[in-house]
Amino acid sequence: KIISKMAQTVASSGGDLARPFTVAVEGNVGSGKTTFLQHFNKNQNVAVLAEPIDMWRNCSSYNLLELMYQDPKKWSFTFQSYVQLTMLRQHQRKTRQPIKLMERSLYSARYCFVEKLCRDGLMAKPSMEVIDQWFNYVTKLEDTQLDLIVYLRTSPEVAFERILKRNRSEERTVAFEYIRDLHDIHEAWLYNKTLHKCKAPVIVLNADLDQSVIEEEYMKFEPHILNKIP
Ligand code: DCP
Repeated sequence: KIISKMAQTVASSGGDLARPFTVAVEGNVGSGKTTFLQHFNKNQNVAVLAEPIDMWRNCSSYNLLELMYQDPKKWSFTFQSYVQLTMLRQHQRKTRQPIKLMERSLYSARYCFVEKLCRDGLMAKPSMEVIDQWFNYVTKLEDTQLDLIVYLRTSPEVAFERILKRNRSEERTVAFEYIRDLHDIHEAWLYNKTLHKCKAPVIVLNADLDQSVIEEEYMKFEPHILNKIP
């Protein structure tokens, strides 16, 4: 009786308790994820979840993003642990809308940024082990599964130019080589699929295009998201 009552509750909530069709928007720093997300902001079927960067800049008044860039050896574990927590919260956030569009995910945090820190010897092996054990645990949960990944593919030169142009204070020390390496890691993960297994299907957009014409590129791929086609 209790189970049938629960089933009725789920049905009458319009499937509210089920996970929405979940799309992660991925791509290098400066690839235009924010602009892509804004395009879907006005659609009432889509819950747009921007990256929790404001929280990373203000964790009880500590700017963890800045600390990480200033002294990665000392702070990258602290920063990436907090990224993992805030990302998990985004994955678990309940939405009214049937489609959830997330800026980044637990997966790019681990497969791209932690990967890069590890390759550069900036995150110690024991710290990496702790991140990984958390990662392996939380990515088994139903809430953290993805149905689709949108890869905003840029050349590293274009991404770097955009970073210089927007002039975010924490990123003033970012070098081109860092963006080039992050590009290579994104490519290996989402384009060539040689790094980590990627369970969700990936659609690839040309994100080098200028803002004046990129809307057309968005429109080409919009049906995948709005019609929930993986
Ligand atoms: N970052 C990081 N580790 C993570 C996630 C992000 O070090 N796990 C850093 C890289 C950037 C900043 O946080 O300095 C924000 O990066 P994103 O690429 O996630 O966001 P952008 O605002 O650069 O995206 P876009 O320019 O595509 O809109």
